Amino acid sequence: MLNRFRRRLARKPMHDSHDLFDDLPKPDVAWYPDWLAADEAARVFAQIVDEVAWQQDTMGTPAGRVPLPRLTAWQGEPEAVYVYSGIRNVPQSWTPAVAELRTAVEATAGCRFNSVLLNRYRSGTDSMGWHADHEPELGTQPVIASVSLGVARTFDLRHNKSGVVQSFQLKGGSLLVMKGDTQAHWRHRVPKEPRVTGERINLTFRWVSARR
Ligand SMILES: O=C(O)CCC(=O)C(=O)O
Ligand SMILES: [Mn+2]
Repeated sequence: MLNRFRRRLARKPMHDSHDLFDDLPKPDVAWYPDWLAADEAARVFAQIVDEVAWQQDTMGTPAGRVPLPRLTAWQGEPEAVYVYSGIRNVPQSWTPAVAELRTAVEATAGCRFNSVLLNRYRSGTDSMGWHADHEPELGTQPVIASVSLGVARTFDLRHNKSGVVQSFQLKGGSLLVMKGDTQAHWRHRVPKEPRVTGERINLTFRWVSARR
């Protein structure tokens, strides 16, 4: 009898929190944690580390220009010019493993991409701060397909109005497609995780409209 009573007590808050959870805003994403097989993900990771011309860009801060806490590269069709943090980026041409990933991502996402931003997080002290990808050349409801390779890192999405945070562990070989109002209503980041020692590469495939 006592056990049954205890069980009832324990179940009630779970039921309430379930109702509460149903009311929380949810980002419009499609999530494929095991998109690539592990051996395939490892092969593509090694090839991309090697074939891409990685850059150390800088960003403006009140204290002056400082290095970004990660390496970057931008590839795409020649017309996919992208202004990012005040920098006008003319894309490098597609390298073989990145082009191969683009074809596979287009098949899963069901749409075309003319460019990709690559980010290389050398360890857990590399990161990306809160932002949304809502530059005018991406359009109003951009589809952004994010492929992760290498070690798993936390990826947080925070709802602008409510402050609700949804976190993902983006492990190597996963694909997260952000769409609909995700860029308009949410911000995202890759926080620093000093305990993580391994390297990670992320590729965000985008469609950029030509600037007039
Ligand atoms: O590394 C990630 O998972 C996110 C990258 C990102 O947000 C971006 O390139 O705009
Ligand atoms: Mn982003």
